[in-house]
Amino acid sequence: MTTNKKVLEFVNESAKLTTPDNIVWIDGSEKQLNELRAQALATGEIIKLNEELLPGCFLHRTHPNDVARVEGRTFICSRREEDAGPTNNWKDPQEMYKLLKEIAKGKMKGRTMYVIPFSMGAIGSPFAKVGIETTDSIYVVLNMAIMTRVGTKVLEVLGDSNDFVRGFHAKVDIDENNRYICQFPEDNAIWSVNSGYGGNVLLGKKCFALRIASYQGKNEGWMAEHMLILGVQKPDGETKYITAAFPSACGKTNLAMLIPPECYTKKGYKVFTVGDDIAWLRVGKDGRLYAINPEAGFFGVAPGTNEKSNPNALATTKKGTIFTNVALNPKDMTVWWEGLTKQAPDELIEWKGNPWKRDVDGANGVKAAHPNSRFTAPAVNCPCISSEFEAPDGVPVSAIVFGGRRAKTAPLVYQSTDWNNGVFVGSIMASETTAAASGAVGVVRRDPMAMLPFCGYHMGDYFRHWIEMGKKIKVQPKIFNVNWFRTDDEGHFIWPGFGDNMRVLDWILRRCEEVVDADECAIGYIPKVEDIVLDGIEDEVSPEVLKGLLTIDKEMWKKEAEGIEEFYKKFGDKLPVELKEELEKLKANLNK
Ligand code: OXD
Ligand code: MN
Repeated sequence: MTTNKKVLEFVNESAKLTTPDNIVWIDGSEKQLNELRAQALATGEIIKLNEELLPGCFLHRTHPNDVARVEGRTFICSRREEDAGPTNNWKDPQEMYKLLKEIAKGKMKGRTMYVIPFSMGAIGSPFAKVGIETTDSIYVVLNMAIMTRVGTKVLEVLGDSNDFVRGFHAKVDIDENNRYICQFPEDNAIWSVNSGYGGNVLLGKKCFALRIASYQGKNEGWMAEHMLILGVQKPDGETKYITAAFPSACGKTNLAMLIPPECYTKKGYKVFTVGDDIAWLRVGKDGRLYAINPEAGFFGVAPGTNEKSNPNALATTKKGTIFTNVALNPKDMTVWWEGLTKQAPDELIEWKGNPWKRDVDGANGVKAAHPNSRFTAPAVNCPCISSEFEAPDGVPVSAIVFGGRRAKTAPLVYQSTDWNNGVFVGSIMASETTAAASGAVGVVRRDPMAMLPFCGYHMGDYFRHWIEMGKKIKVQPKIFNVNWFRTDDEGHFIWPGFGDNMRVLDWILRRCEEVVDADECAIGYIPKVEDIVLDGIEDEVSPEVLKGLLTIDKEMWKKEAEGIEEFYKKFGDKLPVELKEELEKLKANLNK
């Protein structure tokens, strides 16, 4: 399929090490994918779902020890330990290669090795980057064919170039004690062994599009971020784009596919999805910041997805979708997960493949679907997919939003005072667990820009890169922080969230257009109560309640500043002086 010597060299090395019986190159054709589906059906690797209700959909079950990303077993193998930084696990690349080769040696004997040429970004887009993944899993091939652009066309655009990421995956024995997810940023290489779970084995996603790409972006002057991208079309037809970073499991997919409340839809507002997880950002010729979604599908968390929380996501999963670790309804061969409907069907097959009864297992708190069960669905299925989804030059970004789960500290929304202050706001992002019943505040986990598990190099250098990018962007996006998760004293969420988050996005965009005023407080600009539209939710959120959501507790923030100072110590000399200054400014503001 190619004469590219470097690609052939990589594939030959993978084969020499693992000694597969066959090598199959993935050409991207439906014919070949169908053959692979048939093979995986025959071995039970995937289960066919109801062709009428869920055409082209399948269920896959992973090993019960292999159901999520494994941060403890994820390594950045840069030559110097210092370059991986204090927030990543590090191993010497030569030592790690040696270990990985021992683990994978001969492990594809009796198996087929698939070679997947894939493009992150629309093929031919100036943002796009190529990868080649070798794997012994048909599940990986079928998922990669949804999540990325795969096949012959990718090799054609690559030509003779050596500029591709080498992704090596081998299932080996799914041994959790020998599971390794390793990034070698200086070699453009990823090795993943002993796992068959999405985030660990779909190497285009977190491993490439975030860990390796963040390193490439630092060297090449662009950014790879853990961000959704959405467009808000206004009644006059103009669309403005927002990117937003939230830690995993904070509702990025829901926000990306938001349906605005009636008071907005009546006026003609619409929201379009460009991406739900990853954004690659470059400065355009006009000096604005442009974003693409490098992925071609959504690898979303199933539990909690329903007609009310995210009808667009649900609709997206109705055809051509692979479900992983959800429950099976054997009566009609459909799928179910907690939160899909109020009540579970009477009897199911739970995610591990055992019979499950609602009144017995469900009553005992046994989940039918794994809490991290997933759907892998083509982006084109999404009813609100943006017309710019494939735009080779991306979409211009007006606003960047950061957010986390904070029960008390962070207000519903605030705006940073300028780019560097915005970088500070992103760098102090955090989420905390709340004990819902008592309202007690749990542990704070700092997750700068939601990139803590995904930054492929020293996070201090990453902050520096953000500051430097700000200097290159002539028309800087405005930077905001949101918190949908403030709770009352009983631990109940105060803000309704979901579609109503549109009310906050609307304020954000009006700030970008400089048509609405704001109040200045110690942490930045806060909306005036009358500027957040409450039509239709007045019963739930009165102006007084909203005022509470927009108020900050200075004593709490003084503690927060201490926490930030402590966290910043980790980065030593690599912490940009600009961020130190921002922290000092915050402390001074709090003491005013
Ligand atoms: C994801 C994650 O799967 O962030 O997107 O964990
Ligand atoms: Mn994610």
